[in-house]
Amino acid sequence: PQILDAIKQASKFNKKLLAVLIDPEKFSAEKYTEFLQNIPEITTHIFVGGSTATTIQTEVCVSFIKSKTSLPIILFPGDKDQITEKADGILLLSLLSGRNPEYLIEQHIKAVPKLLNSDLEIMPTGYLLLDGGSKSAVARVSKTKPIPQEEIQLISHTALAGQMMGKQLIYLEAGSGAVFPVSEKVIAEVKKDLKIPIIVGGGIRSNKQLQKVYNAGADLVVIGTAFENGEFED
Ligand code: 1GP
Repeated sequence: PQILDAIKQASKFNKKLLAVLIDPEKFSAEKYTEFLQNIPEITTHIFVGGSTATTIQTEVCVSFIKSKTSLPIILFPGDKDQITEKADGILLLSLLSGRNPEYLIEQHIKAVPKLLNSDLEIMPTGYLLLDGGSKSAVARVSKTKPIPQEEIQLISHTALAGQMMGKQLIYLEAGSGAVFPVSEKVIAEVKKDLKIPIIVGGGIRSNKQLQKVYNAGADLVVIGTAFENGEFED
């Protein structure tokens, strides 16, 4: 498991990672040629996924990115339709903050025919949707409620339960375009007892915020909207 091992190694040696998230629904070759040339030098991964993209949209998007960069391309799928062999790996997300069986186990069963003989590196990931101050697409599509960020113990215990069940990564998500990102307090508390790497995303728009999130304990940060709109503050 090359990609996961590299993330674990980075976490162990406190080397911070950055993923640029591309939503296949918003993708166009014209727009993204320049985009990919201008992604920050510190970028280590490309994530591809959205709440409602189709298989074709995802395939076109991944093939294009592959022709432009050698960074690992990791699927961050909203559902089983967003799985394509053309990527290098997949975050197999279980929405542990929610109580909708569709996103805890059903989608995963439906994904088996695609994943069974695939070369994609599968990374079991506990996915926690936290309240980021605006109604997120994840909440709408999954019909689940985000956990309020004040509920620190619930968040931390949910992440630890994920680790105990064998997840290899924990993703703290404030929702794409969140008004406020996952707080440093939440990240630090989750980090305390967790032994697996932490991914943090949602609403990070500046280098200052990025550094805060890293310092609080995030191993890999995901940024979509701010890069997509060219609004990231250096
Ligand atoms: C969303 O965590 C990611 O799933 C990234 O969010 O688009 O707000 O950067 P942004």
